[in-house]
Amino acid sequence: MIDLYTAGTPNGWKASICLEELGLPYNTTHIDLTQNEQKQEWYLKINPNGRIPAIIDRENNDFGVFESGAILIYLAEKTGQLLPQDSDKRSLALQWLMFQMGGVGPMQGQALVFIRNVPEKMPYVIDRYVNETKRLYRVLDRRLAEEEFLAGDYSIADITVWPWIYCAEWTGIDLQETPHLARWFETLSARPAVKRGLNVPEPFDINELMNDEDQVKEIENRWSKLLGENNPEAS
Ligand SMILES: N[C@@H](CCC(=O)N[C@@H](CS)C(=O)NCC(=O)O)C(=O)O
Repeated sequence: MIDLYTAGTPNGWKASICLEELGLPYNTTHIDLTQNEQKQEWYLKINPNGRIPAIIDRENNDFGVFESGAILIYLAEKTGQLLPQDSDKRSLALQWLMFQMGGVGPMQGQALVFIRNVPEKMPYVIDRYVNETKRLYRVLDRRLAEEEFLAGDYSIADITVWPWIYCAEWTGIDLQETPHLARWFETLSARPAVKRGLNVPEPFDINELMNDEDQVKEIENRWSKLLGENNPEAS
């Protein structure tokens, strides 16, 4: 059994979608980010970085893994699925996974913070992060014009990217500008495991959220408090 510590955010969904795809049994602990539960001492023993997601593998001497990319690689290696055995193909999948971890996630994450959570609107900063996110989307688009999935076959590389593309519109990005990425996004969105993983730790629908202005304001305010200057640990 795997213990998953998570919240309903893109990095959290990577782990739950991967567990669902692999059909591994897991227990979910919902970490309340708005209460800074991820910074509590007990949780820092699981993830020293004080963020979600993290897992503990109870079948492997309570081995803990933090960092979503490392979690996906660990789960793929544990099961021998979603990561090719052939070394070149495996490298290709890891290249696209790293591209997400070092590029799409950090850039889009910062774009969202400055669009949605920082009360003062800073156009230069917003443009910088949104434009860089769009550039990264175009890199994905060119790749997906050639291949059905990022590394040829469906792999953990696709799983790391999907939750961020799910938040494209929330970041003010029109997916129609990258038609191959849009096609890939629809393919993954239709997968039952992706749908199940998105509803961990609780049901979530970004379109429903975006159509409910009160809820949008509530979420933006909640995260503004989490990221505010009274909380220098959060970023
Ligand atoms: N590189 C980390 C990033 C994890 C991360 O930033 N998680 C966010 C949610 S998407 C978080 O826990 N934020 C709370 C905080 O910053 O305190 C990973 O991929 O696991």
